[in-house]
Amino acid sequence: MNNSSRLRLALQKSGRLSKECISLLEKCGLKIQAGKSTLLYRVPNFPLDLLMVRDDDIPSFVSNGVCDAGIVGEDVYLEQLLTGNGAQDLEIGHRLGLAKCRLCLAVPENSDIENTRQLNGLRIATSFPGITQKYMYDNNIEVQLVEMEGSVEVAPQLQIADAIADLVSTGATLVANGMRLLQEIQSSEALLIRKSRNLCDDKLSIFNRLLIRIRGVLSATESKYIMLHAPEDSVKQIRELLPGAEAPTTLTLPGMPGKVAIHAVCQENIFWETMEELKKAGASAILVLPIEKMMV
Ligand code: PRT
Ligand code: ZN
Repeated sequence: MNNSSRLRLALQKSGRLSKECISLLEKCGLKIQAGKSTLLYRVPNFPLDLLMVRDDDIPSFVSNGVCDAGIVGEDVYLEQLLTGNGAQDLEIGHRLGLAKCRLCLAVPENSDIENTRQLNGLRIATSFPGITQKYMYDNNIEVQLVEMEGSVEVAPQLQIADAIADLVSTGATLVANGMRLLQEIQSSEALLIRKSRNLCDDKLSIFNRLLIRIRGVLSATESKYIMLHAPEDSVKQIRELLPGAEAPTTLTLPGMPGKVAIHAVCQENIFWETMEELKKAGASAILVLPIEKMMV
């Protein structure tokens, strides 16, 4: 058990999750200068220690109390939950929207298979037997699973499987290996996890402080600050065009009768199409700015 008054967070040491997680924590104001061989890093300006490990160990480290919380891919979390292998008594503190990917069924490009029902009786290679089996069970399809640690995409070429269930991000790996996507079975993003109801008051308060910063960074990333000038009689129309803006501020413009300035935080991205619509509605001097931090 780790009983100090600092929160211990498990992170992937190196891999697809690690860079994005470190960058998120840095945006939360944490100074992180962990070297490549660092196992336990003490954050100097926040009561947080980082344990750098393989992603597969993160759920069990949190579950058995070696760490208080961790960041892990939803794919690994669900797999371990379904196979009873590490992810017990955990809860999701926040969905981080990072390292997004999808666990997908794929077949060789030249295969006759067009739908998942046609997989009945066939062999499927995967590193995610728990999630894949659940999908098959839920859809009443009987398959033979071939478990592989990596390089799943070459299994059909090696003739050890007829199809695969593997993580897909851009889809380039599937194409490079002559495979075609058949069906997504699970989407995945990085999750901040912690043990259910197990943190002492001190650690809970550190966890909540960290969570407030993380939420602030994530919502700032998704949000934009927009400023524009508008004719007074189009204010209603222009406000309706602003995506996800709750309470835009309207200001009078000295020396510009009949015109006002509108400032708003938009919770969604602002595309060029929206800017064109705003202009058509009479808006001018439209400025869209990124937001660095936000606390609501
Ligand atoms: O060493 P360690 O065990 O810590 O790392 P690892 O090798 O097991 O994991 P790593 O770093 O590869 O992935 C960590 C997490 O990143 C995963 O659990 C996912 O949640 C997430 N993630 C996001 C991905 C991908 N995108 C991804 N594209 N994990 C793996 N891939 C692989 C996929 O398996 C396939 O080989 O990338 C290839 C496909 O990519 P595209 O872009 O060609 O489709
Ligand atoms: Zn791993």
